[in-house]
Amino acid sequence: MSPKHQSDLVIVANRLPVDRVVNDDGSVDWRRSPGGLVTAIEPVMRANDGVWIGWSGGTDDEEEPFEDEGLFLAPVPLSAQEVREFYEGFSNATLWPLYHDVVAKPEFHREWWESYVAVNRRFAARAAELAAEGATVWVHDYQLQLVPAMLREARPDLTIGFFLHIPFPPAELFQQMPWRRQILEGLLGADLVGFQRPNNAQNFVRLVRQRVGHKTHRDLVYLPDGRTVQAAAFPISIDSKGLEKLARSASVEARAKEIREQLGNPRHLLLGVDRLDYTKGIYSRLRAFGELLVEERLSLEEAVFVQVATPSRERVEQYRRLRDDIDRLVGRLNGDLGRIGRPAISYLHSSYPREEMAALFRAADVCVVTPLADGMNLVAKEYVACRYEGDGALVLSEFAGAAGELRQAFMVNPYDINGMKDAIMTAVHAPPAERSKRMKAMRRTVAEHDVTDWAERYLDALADVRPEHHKQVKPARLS
Ligand code: ADQ
Repeated sequence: MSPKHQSDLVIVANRLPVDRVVNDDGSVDWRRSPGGLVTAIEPVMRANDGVWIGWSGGTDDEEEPFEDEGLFLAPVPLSAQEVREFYEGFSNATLWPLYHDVVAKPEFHREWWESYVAVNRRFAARAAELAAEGATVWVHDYQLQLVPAMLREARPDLTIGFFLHIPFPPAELFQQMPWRRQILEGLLGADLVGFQRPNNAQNFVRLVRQRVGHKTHRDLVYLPDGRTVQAAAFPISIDSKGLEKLARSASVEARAKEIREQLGNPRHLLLGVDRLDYTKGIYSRLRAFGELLVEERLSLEEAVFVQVATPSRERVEQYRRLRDDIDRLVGRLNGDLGRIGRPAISYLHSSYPREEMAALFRAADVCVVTPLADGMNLVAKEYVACRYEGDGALVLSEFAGAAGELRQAFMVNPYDINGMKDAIMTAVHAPPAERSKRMKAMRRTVAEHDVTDWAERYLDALADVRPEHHKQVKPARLS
């Protein structure tokens, strides 16, 4: 792709869908990082000759746009200081906790904010440069909330969409943010602001009315210049067909059997899969399981808990502390309750390929998903997609966005440890017919609303907001 190439569809996300790998000889390779977003967006990018703008994960690299397996990618460089202030600081130690119900204390630092503004400006400038006349630009997530307004100022000809992957907080919490008005105005640069759940969209519209003073009606904001901005919910999903196909493969089935054997063929295999993040409720979940063993409501002979927790954001203090806390808890539970060759909790820090994840989901009798706050939570949907025989049980937090759709899960309030223990016991002992009824209903939901459907619904709604103007983005189904 030449640096002058401009596209009709521009995706702007914090990360590129590839990681920059420097080889021993100093040469650079790009390795695809598989994620839900790229699965969803890849087909529509290919159909529209789209370009994806994002950070490569390294520092100070001045890369030109390039092509990787047919996708046009445009890296945005960050300095080491920006990684600290924009990414680890304002994005992950200010916005992340504030938007997740303040489950950790957000830190407010003026230098972090300045870095956030500067980096958002760089992303917006890149998008302005690579978008063709009248193009559609789709900006993603909390790291880039100022990009829509910055981009609109430079390029009023564009149709601009924004999608927030994490919750949007109620006014009572959002108003702590010293730069609340700037953030709301940043988002209002978009034609359509998408959220995971309807209450997130309502929080946004209410805040715009209160804090910016614009007129609003239902999901619409009326701006003084005559433009309208729509705020609506588009619950994200997974590639359910692709994942189910993988789960049905002989190799995954064999691996699932092997996992169960290695764990001593327990009657009840419970599973947790999360990024190691304080929003995911890992600590209380493991405590609940430990208490069930101590109280002999479950026995070590019959029940094993496998917790996969991929370390993440390890340079942020609160994440380091969480990791230590969970390490200690698991150590104590295994020390107190385990026996030789039979730990109570199998605790794994690795990141696994899709096949291994599918095998874990196939092996687990109960999947325990208990975030304190979560935009959606794809793990819950992935577990459901893998249970093609209609068996298995999902224990799910009321505070995961997924609870809005997966209503037949065994619901829990993750702050209520006794309630969580009871829900785990109910799930473990539910009669097969009841489990099957619940699972089949959830499977219909996940099959009917996959991630391609999500991307299409969002892009269709975006095109509808400015019908007079847009170049149609061509739809594309996953093959
Ligand atoms: P996350 O907070 O990262 O995403 P989640 O939705 O659960 O959370 O997605 C995690 C993904 O990583 C899942 O696809 C899961 O299978 C995978 N994963 C987790 N541990 C893994 C491991 N050890 N090895 C391999 N893969 C692993 C944010 C929001 C969510 C929202 C998504 C998408 O916080 O609420 O659902 O974006 O919008």
